[in-house]
Amino acid sequence: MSKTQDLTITDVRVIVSSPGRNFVTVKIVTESGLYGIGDATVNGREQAVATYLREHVAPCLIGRNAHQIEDIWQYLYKGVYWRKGPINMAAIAGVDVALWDIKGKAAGLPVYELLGGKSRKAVTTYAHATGETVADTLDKAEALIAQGFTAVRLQTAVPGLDASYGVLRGQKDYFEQQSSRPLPPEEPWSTRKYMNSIEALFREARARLGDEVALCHDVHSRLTPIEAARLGKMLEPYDLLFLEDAVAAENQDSYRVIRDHTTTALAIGEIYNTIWDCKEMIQNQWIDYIRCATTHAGGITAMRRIADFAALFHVRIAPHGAPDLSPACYAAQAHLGIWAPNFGIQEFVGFGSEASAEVFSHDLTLENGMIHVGDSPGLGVDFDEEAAARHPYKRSYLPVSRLEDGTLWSW
Ligand code: EZ4
Ligand code: CO
Repeated sequence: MSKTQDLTITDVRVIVSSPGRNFVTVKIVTESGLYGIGDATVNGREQAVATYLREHVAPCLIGRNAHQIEDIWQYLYKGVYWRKGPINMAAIAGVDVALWDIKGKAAGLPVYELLGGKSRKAVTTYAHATGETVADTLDKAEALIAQGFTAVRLQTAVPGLDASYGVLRGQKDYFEQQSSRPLPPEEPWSTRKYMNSIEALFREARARLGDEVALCHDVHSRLTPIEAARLGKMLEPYDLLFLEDAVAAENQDSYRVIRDHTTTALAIGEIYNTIWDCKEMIQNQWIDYIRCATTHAGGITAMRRIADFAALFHVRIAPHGAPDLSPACYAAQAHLGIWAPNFGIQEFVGFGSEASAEVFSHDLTLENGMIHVGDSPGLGVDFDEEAAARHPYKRSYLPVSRLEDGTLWSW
């Protein structure tokens, strides 16, 4: 083998930086000089996955053939003995995505070609309209529709609650708001106040935005199954594309309860690490969209299996696309999305902050609410380590929510 083809892994670099948001980036370097980039960010627990990668994963990779993506995935998944878990699976994802990037570069082909080629011309996305009031939220939705988005997620602050998850209090943007929380902020929650106010948002939305636009809503797992069933029934007249994370689902059959009562489409998956977390709800057809992220569910190798399994049961993929996923994840998901026969929609909150653009480059472009995937070999992403060093890690947490009497609630 000539040196230019030698894909023996010589270095596994793990860089934690904060270009707008904290990101854990994996850079795998091979003997040939070809390298790949992957995302292993676990929001609020970044240093845990970075240490895990450096101390426990990187030493096992040196000397392996980067072409053997499947064997390396199995080796890391089964070889750990403990299996699954958010830190472990994000680490595997970071490695896996970097290896697909290398394989694409070695083949001179974009990763979607290795997956089976394009099934569509571009990846449809949904954007976020989030406001303090219904009018504010719908102003933002109108602006997004004017930009060409055909699907929008609507979230509005709950009247009578001081702060609500996902709502941009003080009009700070996501990056500013979510990257500067040295301790977990606490937010109040009242299911009664939420249930009493949410229908008005969608009633007004259909009146103002019309019937053509697709609408989504994220409950952030704050309801019980029977409450979610009632919410689904309440929102049926407004024809949602899906209701997201209505209930936390350590019990997968919680979704049977919701399904039995409503025709509102259901989506879940952003915190899942493996197919096992959603196997029953998919095979029982209790959900319509599976929202696993490439970074959190074991990379392209695992997401391809999740997509193929879901396709057997009329479930489409709608990958998580929040700001705490790096451009290496967006790129991986764009390549998956343009290939997957059962692609549904991609969550999209922009390609990142100005600081992120200093550190990451990519060849994705947005046009009329759709992501167009470039034809660079691999994933088309690059990472500038010197620029990253100018944006050091800042500890930052996700919020927790409490009921008005102080009881810790889920979010
Ligand atoms: O709470 O990305 O659909 N998107 C979301 C996000 C998640 C964060 C968690 O890190 O629910 O805002
Ligand atoms: Co969500």
